[in-house]
Formats: sequence, C-alpha cells, structure tokens
Amino acid sequence: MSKEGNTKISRRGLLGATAGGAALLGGGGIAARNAFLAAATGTAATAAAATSASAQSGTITAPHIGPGQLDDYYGFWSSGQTGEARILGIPSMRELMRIPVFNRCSATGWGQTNESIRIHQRTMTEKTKNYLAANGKKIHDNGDLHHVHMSYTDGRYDGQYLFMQDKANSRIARIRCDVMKCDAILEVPNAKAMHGMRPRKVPSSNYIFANGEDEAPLVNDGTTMDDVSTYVNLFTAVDSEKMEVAWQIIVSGNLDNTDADYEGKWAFSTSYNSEMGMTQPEMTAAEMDHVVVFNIAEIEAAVERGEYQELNGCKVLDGRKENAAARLTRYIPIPNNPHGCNMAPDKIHLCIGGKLSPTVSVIDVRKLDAIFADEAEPETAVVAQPEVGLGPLHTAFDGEGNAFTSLFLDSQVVKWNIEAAVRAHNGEQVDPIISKVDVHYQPGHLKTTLGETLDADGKWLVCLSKFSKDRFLNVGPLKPENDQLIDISTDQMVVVHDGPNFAEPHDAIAVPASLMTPIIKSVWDRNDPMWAETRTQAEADGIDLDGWQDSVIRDSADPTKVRVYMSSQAPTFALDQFEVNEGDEVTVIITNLDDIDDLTHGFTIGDHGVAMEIAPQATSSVTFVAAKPGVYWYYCQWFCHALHMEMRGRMMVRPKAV
Ligand code: CUK
Ligand code: CUA
Ligand code: CA
Repeated sequence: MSKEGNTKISRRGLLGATAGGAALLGGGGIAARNAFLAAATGTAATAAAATSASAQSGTITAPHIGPGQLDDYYGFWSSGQTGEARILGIPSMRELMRIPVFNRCSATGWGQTNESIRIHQRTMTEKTKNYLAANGKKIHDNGDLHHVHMSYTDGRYDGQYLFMQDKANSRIARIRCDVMKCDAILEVPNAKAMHGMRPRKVPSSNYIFANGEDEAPLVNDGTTMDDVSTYVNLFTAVDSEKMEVAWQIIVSGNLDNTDADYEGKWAFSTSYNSEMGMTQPEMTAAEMDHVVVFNIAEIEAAVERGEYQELNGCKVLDGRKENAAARLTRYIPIPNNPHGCNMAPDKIHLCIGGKLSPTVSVIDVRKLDAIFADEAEPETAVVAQPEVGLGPLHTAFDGEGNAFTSLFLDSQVVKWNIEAAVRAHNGEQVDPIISKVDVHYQPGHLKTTLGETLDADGKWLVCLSKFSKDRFLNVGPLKPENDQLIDISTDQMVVVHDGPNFAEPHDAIAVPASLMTPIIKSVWDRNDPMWAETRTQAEADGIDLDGWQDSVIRDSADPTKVRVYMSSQAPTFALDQFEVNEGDEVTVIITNLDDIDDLTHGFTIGDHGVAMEIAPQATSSVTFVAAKPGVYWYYCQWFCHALHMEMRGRMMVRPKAV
C-alpha cells in the first residue's frame, strides 16, 4: 500500500479494513474473493459516490461537438449480453449505429432474413442444429459479446474487419467494415465460452486468438461428465479469412483474457483457474495462477508435422504443462486470479491486471525466447509488479511509455509509468504512479485512442464503468452502465463526459475517422456476396434482381413454396398485393432500387412477426409460413418519403379448401 494516490485514503477506509486488507494479501483465498464480491455488489460504489464530489479535481473541459460537426474517431463498442456491436463517435460519445451480430434485431431483421440465417448456419455443428430444431429454432439469437477488435496490418489498424466473440454460445464473428454488417459467424467446436479474443497484430491478422473460459470434457457427450479430470480448456486460433478454426491448443487451467505481441511471435492468455476448480473456493485457492504464452512458430511447425489429433474437424494440440517438451507453451506464474492482458505499444511490455492482487505484473517479451529454450525460469519474465490500487483489471497505453489501469474496487483509473515500475522493481527509489482519477463506478475495460496499436496517440481514454448508480436520472432497478470519457493529454486525467449505455459494453476501440471514411460505403454494390445465394435462386426463377421485380413464383418441384419478388422504389413496392394459399411457405425477396444515400426501405407484414431492412441497392429476403387465412397489410417501416405511410400493400392468404 505504499503507492497511495492523494484522493484514496477516505475511500479505502469506507471500503473496510477487511475488504481492502484481504485483497491486498494477494493469496487471501476466500477472504479476497469475498472482498471482491462485497465491492461488486455495490458497497464500494456507494462509498465512492459519497466521496466523489470532493475527490474530483481538475477543470471540466468537455469537448463540444456541435450540431452537424463530426467526431475525430469511430469508437467500436461491444455490448456484452445484448449481443451486438455499436459505433459511437469519440469525443462526442454519441451513439451512431448498432450492428446486430449474435442478437435478433427487430429493426433490420438480422436473425430472421435468409441472408443473416445463412451466415449464422454456415459453420453450425450438427449438435447445435439438432438442439435448435428440437426447440423450434434455426439460430441462437442471443450472445455475450465482450470484445471487439479491428484487423491489423503491421501493428496498425487496417480498416478491413472487426472481430468479436460470443461467450454464451462459443462463437467468433466478423463484421465487414465497408458496409458495417456481420458477414461471418463461426461456431468454435471443442472450446467452451469464447471469452478473451484478439487478432494477431503482426504481420497481419491472419489469426484471431480466442480463449475458451469454461472447462469441459473434450468429447462432451455426457460419458465422462462426473470425472473432472477429463475436463480440458482450449486456446483457439481462427483463420480470419476463411473464418475456420486453424488450430487449437489444450492448456492447463482455464483462460480469461488474451493479447498478441508486436513481432508476431507470441500470444498470451491469463488464467484465473489454474486450480481447475469447479467452485469459487476452489478457483481462488492457489496463491498463484498464471499467464500462458503461446509460441506461434512452434505451433505452426507442430501442425505442419501432423502432431495433432483431429477432433470435430479441428487440429488439436497438447500444450499442457506436462507436455512442456513440445515447446508450444510456457506458464508464467502470476498472483491469484489475474484478469486483463494488454500488450504495450512499446513492443516490449505485457501488462497483466492482478484483480485479487493490487498489482500489475509486467512481462518483458524479450525474455521469452530464453524461457522457451529452458535457459531461464518462467518467472524471470516478470520485470515489474507495481502496486497500483485495488482490483486492477485492464490496462491501456498512451504511446509515451505510460499505462492506465482500471481499479475495479477503488473506482479509479491510475496512470503509471512502465519504465519507472521496472526501475522500482530493480530496487531504485522511484514511484511509478503518476496520478489517479475517480470514475463512476467500478470500471472494467478502459481504452485509449489507438492504444492497442503502434499509433497510440495519448489523447482520450474511455473508461467503461460497470455501475452508474447516482450519475443519471433513475430509470428503475436496472441501471445503465457509464462509459466515461477522460482527457489524458496531460498528466492530470480529467473526466469530461458521462455516457450512459445499455447492457453491457465490456470493451471498445477507437479508430481515426480519416482511416474509416474512405472505406465505408453509403450504398451497397448490387453484386454484393451478402445475397449471392438469393441471386442464384432468382436467376433459376428467371428474375433479374437488378431490374423491376413484381413476380409471384410457385416452386415447380414443391408447389407449397412461393417466392414473391418485389422491388422497392420510394414510395412504392412493385406489388401492391399478392396472393398465397394457407400453409404455403412464402419467401419475400425485396430489392431496393433506390440508389440515393440514406434511402433505406423496410418490409413488415402485420401480425406475422416479420420485418427487415433494405438499404439502398440491397436485396433482402425472409421466409415464413402463411398459416393464417385473411388479409394482411405489409408496409415500409423505414421512413423514406412524404408518402412513406402509403408505401404498403396486401398479402391475401386464401383459406384451404375444406
Ligand atoms: S472482460 Cu469484461 S471487464 Cu470479458 Cu474483457 Cu474485463
Ligand atoms: Cu419506403 Cu418508408
Ligand atoms: Ca485461481
């Protein structure tokens, strides 16, 4: 507790001696866990609230982005259990767009249109398909999306793709940045609960690294589920172009967060459950957990030599501690239950958030070759371990050698200097802590502008606070999160904006607007691959999807299947009515022939739970069974024209002859 910030004493007192003390012991086991949980349930948030007004220092100089003015950065946000990605402008913190990925979207029809269902089903396992069919579903329509990251070339964002994971259903997805739509979802076999996820940074993001957080039997068919010794955990590398599993590594312990270095040699994962415990006391029992280091070149060579077992179509290698001779992995001991895993843009230092320990463990990646060659012990890679405050989770960087760590229990962000921490570790009398600022409250991730790239610019920090408590008008027992904007252009960090946000952004990145604006389209290309299969069907039906379409086609092989081709042009649908029979499987295919920026139409059929977006020059289709005889109006639900209300028509469902 030697590195006290000037505003902390009173809050630590309020936290309670037991809570603070136990967490500080590092190896406090259950006591530390209980302290963490006590704070997480709100005790510390209340305490911080009581002192925040007096503790907050510095002048509030909120950036004003006026009406019509554009932001400097695109912020790409995760949304946790909402299952979507979001775009916010930085520094205004205005929400610009939501991109449905794992969730079902009422506005756009994502999760309902044939185009999106095909993306969902492309790699779906038979086991999942059977489960869904048994539950009357075609897709999982929820997700737990914690991490969004952009593709890199040579350590810099390249504007091509965004990648994200789904902890709930063990998936990795990709968004195409030119249209800001999801174009691939991979169900990852074998691994459970994809959590930490990062692209490789150098030379390019050919791999997406993803951590399985939950242990399970490798062949998870119920035969060995009572025998915990058969449980394993897997680290997965995804081929980002094909969106297929490249290889998987069985590890010792579980996996939490991950990152990659700036040489393309290593990937790293934190583990809070090196104990392989099934209960909380078991998971917090050990004094030390670890960081796993993955040796990419050795793994690729082992794959090349065929040293893997093939399981559910994946090449699975053994990187457990007992297989150290294979040199695929090394395990660096870290005080108990670490969380964040963040590589500094100095290309040297990896920062591991202590969570139950008040420290950040700093690993020097230049030490790793010797450790893999068994010339040095794994712990020699740890070159600093500054005490930064209580509950350190994640760390961000400014590109000038400074780090910013979120302190979950202290409800603060601490700025500290990496080199100073290394010198202090070597016995020099130097305090690496530069400053602390109160945030509101209980921060998880925090992100600096470009801080995960070689272009880190040290301008802004976004702190994703898990609790908003008293910061906004009360909206009921369920409160928003609070994404705070902090000016980090000087040593004195200043909170300049509160940003309420819905459940529950874990992570965000900031990308310069100047990189993205030339890449992002305003109008679709007519031959976009998104509806390639729909186009193939149209050609088979003799329909030109690029021209005026007003045809109802009954399938010659299966006459209960009807395809309705209907173009749209403001303010009309090409068909103002169509007729089908009760029980028909109806597919409505709509092409928006408008090619004007911002002229999106929609298609909703009353009383059928059917709705979708059709942006300029796009084709979208939806399939449903016309099970209810009668007249049903369909209409455009995207306000498009003075006669938008009149943009409608009738579906007549003719009753079955009895
Ligand atoms: S985890 Cu959420 S605060 Cu899923 Cu990146 Cu640390
Ligand atoms: Cu078309 Cu509203
Ligand atoms: Ca542990």
